[in-house]
Parts: sequence; structure tokens; C-alpha cells
Amino acid sequence: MPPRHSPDILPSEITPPDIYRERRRFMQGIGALALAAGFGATAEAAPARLTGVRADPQAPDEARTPYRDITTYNNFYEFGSGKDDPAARADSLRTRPWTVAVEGAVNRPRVWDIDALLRLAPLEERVYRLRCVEGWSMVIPWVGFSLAELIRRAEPTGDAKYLEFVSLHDPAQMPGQRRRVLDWPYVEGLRMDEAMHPLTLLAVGLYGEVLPNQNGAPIRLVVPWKYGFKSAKSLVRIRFVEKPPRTAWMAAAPDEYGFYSNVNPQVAHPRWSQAKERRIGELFRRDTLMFNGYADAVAGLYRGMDLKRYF
Ligand SMILES: Nc1nc2c(c(=O)[nH]1)N[C@H]1C(S)=C(S)[C@@H](COP(=O)(O)O)O[C@H]1N2
Ligand SMILES: [Mo]
Repeated sequence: MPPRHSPDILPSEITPPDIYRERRRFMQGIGALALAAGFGATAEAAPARLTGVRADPQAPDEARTPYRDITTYNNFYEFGSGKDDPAARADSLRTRPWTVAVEGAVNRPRVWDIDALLRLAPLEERVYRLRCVEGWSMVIPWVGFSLAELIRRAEPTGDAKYLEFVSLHDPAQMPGQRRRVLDWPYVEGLRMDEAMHPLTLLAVGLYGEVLPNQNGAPIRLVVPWKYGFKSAKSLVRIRFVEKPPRTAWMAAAPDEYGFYSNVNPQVAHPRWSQAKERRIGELFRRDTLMFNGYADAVAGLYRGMDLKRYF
């Protein structure tokens, strides 16, 4: 399928940056400006642009979800369980200094500074569908690099069969952690071959800009063929282990959330069907696709597995 844009220009760069930014600022409303003026603070700075980002040559021929929806309709329970809580409250997250510990069954464990991680590999745009287990979906132009790039540098040993991903645990910055909605910190996991798959992304931006806090700044996982909750935000630790990690959602509701959590319209959640989804911004629901539409790329990882049992 031909790309809709020249492969080295991001869509956000086609709109002159000033107009793009101005439009965004206008949308954010004059309320914030008035507030800033009233309290003598400077007007909210525009998010930093990421430079040298190669546009996604494999972007799906589907409309991207508007920036505003991607950044105001979020699940990030560390900031509350309402969809608008993260956008309203994630300002309290400090993303510098920040480190990500890469450890466990590897020859080269390392505590990465976030700014070194940002230079680890060329940044790429990846336009992925995100399907939440709740039944809604978006199309999000992430910026990041394949997790495989980091894994190779860690040199996993033969004992590394799974990866555990751990989000920040700091109730002082994350007010939602003052309540035991989940057993904090938020933990997710992948099998080694899933983690090595080129689609599996470490995202550091969206729409060509640094990741907003509510979307999991400064770095988060994105696994596009799995339900959204596998894509853990604000990572501080990646651990190589022998056994499947105990994930936060499996601990909270083992009958409802399995380890794999592949998008599968044929396997219902115990309390609701997964056959359809509502694309944010659209009126009518659409059919959910096997592996969220990525079956050609990932079905081979699960050949011979009973996906009803390994849900
Ligand atoms: N640490 C952490 N990561 C998380 C969550 C969370 O609550 N905490 N929510 C998950 C869920 S349910 C979804 S659908 C996606 C939403 O990502 P987005 O807000 O960037 O669209 O983040 C996932 N990652
Ligand atoms: Mo979700």
C-alpha cells in the first residue's frame, strides 16, 4: 500500500509548525493563558518537537485520531480512573531526571538515563491502532524505536524467557497511587519473542512531539496487537526473567485479564463481547479485527496455541 505522504515528511511538518502549534494553543483555550497572565507565570510552553523523525512508510490508510482526543481521553490509573483525570492531573509527574533500569537475565545490565535512551536508535514515526479492552479504539502516530534495539544492547542470557515492565511508583507524584485501585506499581509482561517483534515499540513522542505526561512520558511501551493495558506507561524498569511476570491486571482480576491479552474478537471478556469497537470520533461501531489488524505480522507467534485458554 503506498504511503499517503512522502516517506520522510511527518504530516505535522506539512502544516507549517507555527500554524499547527497556534491551532493547538487556540484549541487549548484562552483559559490557560488568562490563568497564566493572572498569576504572573509564562504561557504554557508548546511541547518540544522531536527532530529527524522518519515518517511511517507503513501507516494504515485510516484517519489519525486528533491530538486533542489522544491527550484528553486516557487511562492512566496512577492519576485517577476517570478518562479526563490524567490530562487534568499528570502535570505533577516530573520526567527529568529519569532513568530506566534494564536488569535481570542479561550480560549487560544498565541504568539508562532517559536522554541517552532517546539517542539509542533513530526515532521513527509509527502510526498504530490502539484497542482498549473497554471497547474503544484510536489511531495514534507514535514516535519511538523498536524495543528490540534496547534488548539487543542488553544481551539477554538463555534464562531470559519473559520481560517484566514496571511503571513509576511514587504516590507523591501520582495521586491515584494513594488509593489501592491496583497493587502498585503497574506491572506488565511480554514473552521474549513478542518483545523482540519489530512492531513492539518504546514510544517517546506522538504527533512528532515529546510525549505528554498523560500518555506515559517520558517513555512507554506500545504493543499494537494487544489490548491497550499491555502498553505500560512511564517505565522505570525492564527486567528479563524466566517465568511469566505477575501483571497488575492479572493480580487484580485473574479471570478477566490473562497474560497474553491479544486483541481477539472471538474471545469475549467474561463481562462483555470484544467483537466490536467504537473508534473515538466515529458514530457507529466497527468490527474488531483479529490481533487488532496485525495478524499478518504476528499470528505466527501463536501458531498452535489455544487462544481461548491463553487469553
Ligand atoms: N502505568 C500505566 N500504564 C497504562 C495504564 C495505566 O493505568 N497505568 N492504562 C493502560 C490502558 S487500559 C490503556 S487503554 C492505555 C492507554 O494509553 P493512552 O492513554 O496513551 O491512549 O495505557 C495503558 N497503560
Ligand atoms: Mo485500556
